[in-house]
Amino acid sequence: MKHSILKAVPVAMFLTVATAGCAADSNDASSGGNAINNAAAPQSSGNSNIIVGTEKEWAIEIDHAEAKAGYVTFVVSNIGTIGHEFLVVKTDIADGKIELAGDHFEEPSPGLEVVDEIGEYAVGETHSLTLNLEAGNYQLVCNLPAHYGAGMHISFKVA
Ligand SMILES: [Cu+2]
Repeated sequence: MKHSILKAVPVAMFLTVATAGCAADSNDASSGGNAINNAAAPQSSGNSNIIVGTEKEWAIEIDHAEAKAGYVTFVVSNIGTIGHEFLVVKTDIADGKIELAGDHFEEPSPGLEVVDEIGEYAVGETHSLTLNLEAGNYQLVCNLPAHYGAGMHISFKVA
């Protein structure tokens, strides 16, 4: 739950050029008045290193779950009704099985590395995070209190 202000910047400019994919519900009326969400739905080839996702209670969805080793850009929108964060966690632990210490997992924890994160951001916002990722197994998660346990995790693979 550390903050990564420099990397977690709004991405209105970015979205205008990214050929990024679109979760089916990213234009949900509940996503608020953020200008980004009023843009035309971006398109994805499905195999790029631009991963487009959404966060809400209590799920993280992404348009594709694999990327090639190297620079990977995550573009995530909060389409829920409360704040969420977005952590890129390198781990071989099965999706959803990270051991919790109370209502969240410790950072760091044995068997995982939090590569980086977008700190908690508001409903209706879209943020991006570009990381140089090595091959391996990852989970994309929200580790705010009780959010991981409630289902905010999804597996991701870099080959
Ligand atoms: Cu969350």
